[in-house]
Amino acid sequence: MTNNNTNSNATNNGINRRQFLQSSLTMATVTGLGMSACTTTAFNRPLKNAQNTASNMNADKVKDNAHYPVIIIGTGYGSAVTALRLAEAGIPCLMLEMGLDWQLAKQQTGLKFSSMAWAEKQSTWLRTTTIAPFANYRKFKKFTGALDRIDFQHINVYAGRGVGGGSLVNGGMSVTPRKDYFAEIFPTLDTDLFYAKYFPLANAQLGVHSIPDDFYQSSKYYQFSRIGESEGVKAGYIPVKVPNVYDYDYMQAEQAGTVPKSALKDEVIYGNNYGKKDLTKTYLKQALATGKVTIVSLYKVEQLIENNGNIGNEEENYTDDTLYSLKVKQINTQGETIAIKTLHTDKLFLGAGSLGTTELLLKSHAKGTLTRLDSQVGKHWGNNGNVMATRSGIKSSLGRKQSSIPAVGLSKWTDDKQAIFVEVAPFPIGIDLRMALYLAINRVEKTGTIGYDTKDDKLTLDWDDRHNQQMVKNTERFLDEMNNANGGHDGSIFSHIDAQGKKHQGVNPKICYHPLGGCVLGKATDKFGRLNNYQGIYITDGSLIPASIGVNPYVTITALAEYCVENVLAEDFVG
Ligand code: FAE
Repeated sequence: MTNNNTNSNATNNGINRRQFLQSSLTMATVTGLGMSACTTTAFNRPLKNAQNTASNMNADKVKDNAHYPVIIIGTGYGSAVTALRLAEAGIPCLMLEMGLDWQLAKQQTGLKFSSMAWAEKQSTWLRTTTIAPFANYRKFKKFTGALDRIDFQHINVYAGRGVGGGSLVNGGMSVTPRKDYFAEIFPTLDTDLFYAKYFPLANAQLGVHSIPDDFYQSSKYYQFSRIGESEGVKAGYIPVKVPNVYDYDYMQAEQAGTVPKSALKDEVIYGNNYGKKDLTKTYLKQALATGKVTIVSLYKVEQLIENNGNIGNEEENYTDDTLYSLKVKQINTQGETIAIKTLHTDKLFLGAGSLGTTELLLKSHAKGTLTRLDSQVGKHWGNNGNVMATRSGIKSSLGRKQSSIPAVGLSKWTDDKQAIFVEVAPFPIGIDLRMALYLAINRVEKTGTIGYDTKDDKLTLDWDDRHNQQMVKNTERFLDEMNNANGGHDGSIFSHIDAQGKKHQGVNPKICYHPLGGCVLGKATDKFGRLNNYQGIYITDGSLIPASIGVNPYVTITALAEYCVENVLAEDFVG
């Protein structure tokens, strides 16, 4: 039977299914130490050569037309959980990540994450300026940097790129949702079981802990938080300490000047060089230590193909019942294509994030290679009610020096009509502008729908001011209450003009840090994340959550992935 998915011959360029199965254990053991542990002559090579070293190493690892028993797309929260739990069960996995392996790049070339104030090319995914929510004045050459933004007409969605996904760029805020809200969002799940088992497991695995009170109360780096907290109390909000995965012992050493600074030197949205326990220090580290997991970076999955049993190799006279093939693009650090490869698998775990996973499915459907896709895919998308907000003219000094890791939130979530949870965010620019920054999290009253435009070959998102309306209103009420109780006024760095042309000073609903939904648990999938109509395709990431979870989402994503993978392992990997 002719292989209709690739023009490469397996025997020339790679290994076929049988060879793979024979050698998978050995290969996984050899490569399982991960990219970061490979010895390389490129060690300490100057940064300008980084693109060649990283991609050349990958080129030898993944062979065109090779078969892998399990492929995991992405290396964020959903994928990291999947890799660890499968590997612990003895199952070798290949993880494909479109971004850089930052640990490897650091070893090879000395490449470090960029600070916020002096952003360099490694800050940003394949653009020539930064794309932060404000102050984008730095210019540089295109590079596969850590922070990406996917722009739609009415909303800009941020995402982390690289081995570790969003954990590289996020603020480490690790919040377990309110039990009543979790039950409302997931009415069919066993809430008690989640709060007894999966949330504690996720928190323990991620290394979540609270800021020591004496440090919080005394550090000049948290003055902005303490002021925010007391202003919030005056305005009738309940202050909530927000747990984190940042190592507070390390942060205290930063303050004492005994270690290199990270959180106390404005590092966060472009990555932290020290202190933060991102996924490469927790789940992924453990997964690699099993020797069963291979991570390859700078590999972008472009398309998924259902095979209906017609894969094979005529010359070797065998037919292969491989369920799925993946068209994969290997890139260099300027985003240029180095190679297009086709890989085959029977078990495919999608953890490319809410937009990434949904795009892959919808695009493949639009191109006719996933014909049975359920119409639920793309639905129930939301921004977790994200609205950024700012106040100026704060009466008390917020401090010249501010930690980049937030520590406190202000809650009125039990307000039936205008539920809101607001994080007191830092503005760590080294001068005290008496300006407060907030990230509000609201309910999502009207969800959006992701689609795929075949003509322009791009993702579409049905999301506009009708979706934002209530969350903008809630956030404006928050600003009014804070200003009325404490003085100050709506800040000037954010403003929003609505569909009626009305200006809303101090708020910006276009900035989305928490994309959720598109492939919702129990709607586009069964109760364990198996994609409807497709045996062997599993969803593990933020796309499982319908639009909103009421707090920062990654603890929930991790807990859901633990739950799904545990059950899928028990039922689909028997023997
Ligand atoms: P994610 O972590 O996004 O991982 C997806 C991975 O897949 C990425 O590494 C992608 O590069 C990769 N990928 C995508 N498409 C492809 C493809 N086609 N081929 C190969 N690889 C691909 O997914 N959440 C919190 O709970 N607390 C916070 O403090 C917080 N702060 C944030 C700050 C910022 C600036 C941002 C952007 C987000 C923040 N978030 C925070 C959100 C959080 O990081 C996000 O919900 C999770 O990372 C989503 O996890 P997933 O597993 O869904």
